[in-house]
Amino acid sequence: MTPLVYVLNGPNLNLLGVREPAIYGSETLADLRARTEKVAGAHGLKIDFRQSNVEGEIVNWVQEARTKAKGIIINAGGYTHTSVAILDALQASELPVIEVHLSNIFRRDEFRQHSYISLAATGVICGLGGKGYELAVEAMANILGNAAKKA
Ligand code: CA2
Repeated sequence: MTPLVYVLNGPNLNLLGVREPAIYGSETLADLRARTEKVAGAHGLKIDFRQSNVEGEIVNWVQEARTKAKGIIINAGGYTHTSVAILDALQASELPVIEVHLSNIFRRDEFRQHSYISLAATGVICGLGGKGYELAVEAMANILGNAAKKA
């Protein structure tokens, strides 16, 4: 069966392509989804791509992923810098997690330079725009492929 990977997007990422193109680029979330699904197909993965502005909904999705998915790619948006609840859910999932950010959070405000999510992440990709989502899928395919070889 094709391994399923959840790609979870946090608050305000539904505004991509509409505002702040200088920071986040001109691609919409639908564009990112299409790119992500294309690369996933090429690597033998299936994607479940979601966005929510609600912290608890993201927590529920991470809990759901524990039984339904083989890995999680997450751009938690502003919750990256505040959410112990999402961190706890990611740690409880025991799944490989790749954290993605469109912008380079280390070149921005000081409060963006700390991520709770990173404590649960196998790897972090930031500052590469939409390409980061493609690279995250590639990294996840690599992690899952290696895991399959060891099993
Ligand atoms: O760089 C990223 O991907 C972020 O996760 C994006 C979050 C931000 O809070 C993080 O520090 C870094 C914000 C997403 C908001 O996206 C918008 C898109 C268009 C217009 C306004 C906000």
